[in-house]
Amino acid sequence: MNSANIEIAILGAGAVGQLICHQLHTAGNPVGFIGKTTDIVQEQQLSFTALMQPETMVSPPLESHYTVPMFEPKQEALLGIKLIIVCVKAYQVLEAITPLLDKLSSQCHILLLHNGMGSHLALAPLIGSRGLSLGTTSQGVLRQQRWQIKQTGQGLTQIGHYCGKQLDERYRQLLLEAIPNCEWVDNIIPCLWQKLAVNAAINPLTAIYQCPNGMLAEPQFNHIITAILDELVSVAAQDGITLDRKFLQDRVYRVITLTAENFSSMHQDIAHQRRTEIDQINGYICERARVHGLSAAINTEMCKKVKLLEISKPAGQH
Ligand code: KPL
Repeated sequence: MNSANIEIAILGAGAVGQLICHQLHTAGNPVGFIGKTTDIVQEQQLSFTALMQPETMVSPPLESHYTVPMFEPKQEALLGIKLIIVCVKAYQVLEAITPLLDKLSSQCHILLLHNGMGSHLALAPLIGSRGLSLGTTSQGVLRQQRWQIKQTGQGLTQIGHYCGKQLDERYRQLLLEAIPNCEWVDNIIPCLWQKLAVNAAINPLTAIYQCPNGMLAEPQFNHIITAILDELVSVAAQDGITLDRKFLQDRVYRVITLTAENFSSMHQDIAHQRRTEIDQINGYICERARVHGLSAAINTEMCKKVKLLEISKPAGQH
């Protein structure tokens, strides 16, 4: 398979990008990655290992090895892409997709799939007559090596239309069939706020207290989790999104229990001295609060503390 036949491309070959690629490929859909100018290779070996959740544990774990094409960002084949799934970090979306916009056809639909919120607001005015859909996934996946991922948990994926042309029915069906536990929702924004609530409560606290997700079940964290969610619910309400406070709290604690042993992505980013998604998670709540003249003191405090951690050197490196 070469890139000329490919109609679906993934931008961002991190853990989620590789997982979605695997799921589309396994369902029989030709799919490729769009490479960075600096790491162009015609074909990349994508090695995938799937470990199912305990209740459906299979032994030995399912393991697949195959090659998928890598598009050069300049190449004409980009014109043939009908659906581009953007799986880079939220803060990389604009930088990653803007240089491609004049090379992608006006029929190419864009789907953003990342943690956090905000990139859709910046991207929407730039996409011309194309359509934009947004998605959120709670599938658990870890990147073990550059081209090797391990599925650590199954989870819900929700996708919905945001603006411009609707995604063609054929691609919509294909996503629903390829991604397990995937649903198309009429109104995606409330779903993104719900996922934002989970990340806003868990991610900064696990980074600040350097703990696994499960430790947040301890009563000492109850007050701060409640405060983070209270602010989020008030800000979302001003944005026209009604969220069920109790449902959110239950969802956060369910994730804490289900992922008790895991270290959140923000914890891992800090541990590896990488930039975090704090601006797109708690920072998004603060930004929307500012727009509506509200205070978001606890979320602001989360941002400040995580930003301090981003710039501080790990113990022993002074
Ligand atoms: O999405 C996550 C993350 O780590 O970013 C959660 C749900 C908190 C699981 O760790």
